[in-house]
Amino acid sequence: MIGFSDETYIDIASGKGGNGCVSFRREKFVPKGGPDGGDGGRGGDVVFIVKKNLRTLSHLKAVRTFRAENGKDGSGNRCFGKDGRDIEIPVPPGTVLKDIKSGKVIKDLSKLERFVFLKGGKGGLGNYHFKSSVRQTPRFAQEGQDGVSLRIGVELLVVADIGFVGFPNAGKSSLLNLLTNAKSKVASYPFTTTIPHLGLLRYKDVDIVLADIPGLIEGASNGSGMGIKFLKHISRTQGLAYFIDCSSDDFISRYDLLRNELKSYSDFYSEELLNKEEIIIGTKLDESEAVNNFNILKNKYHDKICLGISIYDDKSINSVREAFYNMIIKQDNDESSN
Ligand SMILES: Nc1nc2c(ncn2[C@@H]2O[C@H](COP(=O)(O)OP(=O)(O)OP(=O)(O)O)[C@@H](O)[C@H]2O)c(=O)[nH]1
Ligand SMILES: [Mg+2]
Repeated sequence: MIGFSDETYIDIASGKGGNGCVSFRREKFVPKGGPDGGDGGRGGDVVFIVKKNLRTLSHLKAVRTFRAENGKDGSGNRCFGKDGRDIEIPVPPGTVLKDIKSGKVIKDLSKLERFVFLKGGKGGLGNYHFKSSVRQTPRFAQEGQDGVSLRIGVELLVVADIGFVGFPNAGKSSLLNLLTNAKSKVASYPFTTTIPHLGLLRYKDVDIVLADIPGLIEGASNGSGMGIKFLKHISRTQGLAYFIDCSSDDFISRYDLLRNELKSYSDFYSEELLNKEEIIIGTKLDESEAVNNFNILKNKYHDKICLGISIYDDKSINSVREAFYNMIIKQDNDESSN
């Protein structure tokens, strides 16, 4: 699998407990009212929440400090102070928490939905707790317990969500570079890309990881071109995008040829690869005849999602963003309804 390790650190703090209160009843006709100072509220906890729609840790790099609220102090009339609000830190599935100094894993959040990492401090007791037969007027109360502050490492192995497959020169790397921060080499000769590249597309608050792999040709499964060993890198993705160069002569047969190579890959991976959610991307629509060709392609595969693009047409690129987003959101929804 290709993936990259996304690593960062955050500063977290649970809330301090509120102080207990020192107070005495003061009412008309009750000359020596007893102690009535209430307890402080508890400090908020630091809680990690595992969210399926998150895929990277980029949101933790934008805001690094997460503090839970302190508990409020108690008050007279035995009033309790309010508890401090917990702070919830959203993380993607598969996140692990690490000791920042030793690098040791403290907690693997893989199979959890919610994990209370730091408890808030307890609230202090108010002075009415300290009344006894020998001490009628306790002029003291308990202080709230301190919260805990800590810097912690957070790590995640990011695996691609959508894999790109296509003949060499189809425009896979060009699209990857346009949509993401990746810098995959682009050139007008085949097999420009020789190793897989990953890029991160952030769209409508969802991180989508795209994988560009070397181009496939007919016979790749028998070792032609760069072979098909790279397919294993996209075997765990949620979906595939098939790139068809609509300015090429044999655009019409390429989708089936690509599927054939995937089929011959291996008994184990093929089924996985062929049954993925998919989208066909017709490229280079700015070239002559390409729009015509794309329409022919769309007709042939009318039961599939087909998008025509040109890297010079922003609108078409945006439609790819939308389609990738829908692909990922749909799967997230399917999974959570299962
Ligand atoms: N006219 C036009 N040319 C394009 C478009 N997209 C890509 N190209 C050109 O097509 C050539 C190949 O593009 P790449 O992005 O390197 O193709 P690739 O699919 O990654 O190729 P390999 O890495 O060899 O598999 C380059 O010269 C690009 O500039 C497009 O929308 N229109
Ligand atoms: Mg390439």
